[in-house]
Amino acid sequence: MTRTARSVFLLLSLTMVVFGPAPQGWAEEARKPNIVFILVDNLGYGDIGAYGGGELRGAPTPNIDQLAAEGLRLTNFNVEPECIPSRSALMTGRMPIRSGLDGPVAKPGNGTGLSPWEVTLPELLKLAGYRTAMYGKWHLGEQNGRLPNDQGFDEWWGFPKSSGETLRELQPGWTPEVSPNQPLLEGRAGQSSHRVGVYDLAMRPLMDEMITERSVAYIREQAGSKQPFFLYVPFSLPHSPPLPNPKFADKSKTDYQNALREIDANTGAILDVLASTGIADDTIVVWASDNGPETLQGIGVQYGAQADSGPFRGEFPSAWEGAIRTPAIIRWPGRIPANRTSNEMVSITDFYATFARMAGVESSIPRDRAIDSVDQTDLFLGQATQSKRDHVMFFYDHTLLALKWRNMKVHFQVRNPADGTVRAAGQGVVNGYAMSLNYPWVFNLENDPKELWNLGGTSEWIGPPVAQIQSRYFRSLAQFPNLQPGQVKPAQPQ
Ligand SMILES: [Ca+2]
Repeated sequence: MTRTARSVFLLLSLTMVVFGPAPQGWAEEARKPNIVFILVDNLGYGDIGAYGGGELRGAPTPNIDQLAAEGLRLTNFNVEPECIPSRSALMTGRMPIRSGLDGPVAKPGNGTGLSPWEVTLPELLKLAGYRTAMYGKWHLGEQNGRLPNDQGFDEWWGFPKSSGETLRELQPGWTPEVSPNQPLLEGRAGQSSHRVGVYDLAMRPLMDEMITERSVAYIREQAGSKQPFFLYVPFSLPHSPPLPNPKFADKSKTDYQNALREIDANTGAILDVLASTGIADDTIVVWASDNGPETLQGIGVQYGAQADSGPFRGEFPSAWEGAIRTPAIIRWPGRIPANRTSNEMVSITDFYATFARMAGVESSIPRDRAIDSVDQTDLFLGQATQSKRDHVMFFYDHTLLALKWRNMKVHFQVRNPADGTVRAAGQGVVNGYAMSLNYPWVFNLENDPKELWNLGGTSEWIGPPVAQIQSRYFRSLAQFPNLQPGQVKPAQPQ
C-alpha cells in the first residue's frame, strides 16, 4: 500500500460509516420498520413547544410535543446552512459539498440538481424491499432525470423548488412569460414527471393541506401491505411566505403563528392515521427542520413575531447555531425509549447509514465515494449514550464556514444577517454578508450557546485536532473528488 493509499484508508476508517453488530434480536424482526420522515422548512429551534416555543409563542404545538414525549428529542441535531444542502445531505449521507450542492446552486435551465449518480436513501431502502413515496418540496433539481421519481421514489407529488417563488406575482414588473410560476408536478418511477398544476400565490396557503392529504392516503393504502414503506413528507411551511391554510387563519395571530399551528395539526393528522391503521408501533417517525429561521421577506409579510432560533444566535444561511441546529424528534414505540433527550451530536447525514442498518442494507452503502453518514442506531435505540460522531463541518458556497468538534466550535468565515434590528422585511437574509476573520473565532457551545465570547486567543490548543479533521477531508478529495455543480459524475482522481 502506498503512503497515499494508506492515508486514504486511514481516512476512510475514521470518517466513513462505523458499523457495529446488529442489536439483539434484530435479525428475528419479521417486519422492517416503516419510516415516515417529516421535514419542515426554515423552522427555528425555539418555535415548537417541545423546544421551548409553542404556547410561549402563542402557537401551541400539542401533537409535535406529544411525539417528542413518546420518543427521542435531539438537542444537538445539525443540519446544513440552507434548504438545498440539507436536503442533499439527507438524501445522500454525504456533505453537500461532495455533491456540488453546498449552496443555492440549483439554477433554472442548467441541469443542476442532485446528480443521478448519487445513491439516495430511498434507493438504498428499495434494495431492502421498501416502497417509497414523497409529497412536498424537493429542491434538488427541476428537470426530468433529476426529480424524486428519478432518485428512488416510486411516486411523488409536489414542487421542485422554493415556496418563495410564489411571491413573484406581487413583485412590480413581473411577467410570467420571462419568469413563469413554478409547476406542480407528479411522477412515477420509470416515467417522466408531468405537470398537474401551478404553485402560485393562491396555491401557497393550500400546499401543506394537500401534502398531508396525500401522505395520509398513502399510509392508509400501505398499512395492509407486507412490504415496508418509506414516506418522505417535506412540508412547505413555515418557509416564506408563511401563509397558513384559511382553516388556521386566526386574525388575532400572525401568519407565522398560524402556520405553526397548521404544521402541528398536519403532523397530528399523519400520526392519527398511523394509529388508526394499527401501524404506529411498526413505524419510525422523524420530525425535523431543514435549517433555522429566516428573516421573512417580501410584500405582505407581517413584521415581527416570526421564526425563532431559541437559545441560539443567527439565521440562515450561515453556520451560527441558530441556522444549523434545529429540532429533531424520533419515535419508534417500544424500540426507541420514550421521553428521552440527548444532547449528543447528530448530523442530518446520519439518517442514511442509520436507516440502512435498520433496514438491513448497510452492506449496500456505496464504497466508491466518500460517505459522511454515521450509523446512530445504538444512540437512537438507547443502547449507547454517546454519539459515534465527534465533529461536523459546515460548508457553504465552496467555503468552510465552521467546524464543530466536541463542545467547541471554530468559525473560519462568518455569515451575518444585516446589522441591527430588522427595519424592513427581507433585510436579514437578503442583505446579509460574508465576513472574513483575521483568526478563527472559537466558542464553547455548552458554556456559551449563543456564541458571544470568542475564545480564539485563549484556546489555541484546539488548533491541532481541528486541523487534523480538515486535513482528513482535504486528503479525501484525492480519492473522491467533489462533484461540481451540474456535473453528473466526479472526475477521475489524478
Ligand atoms: Ca429551508
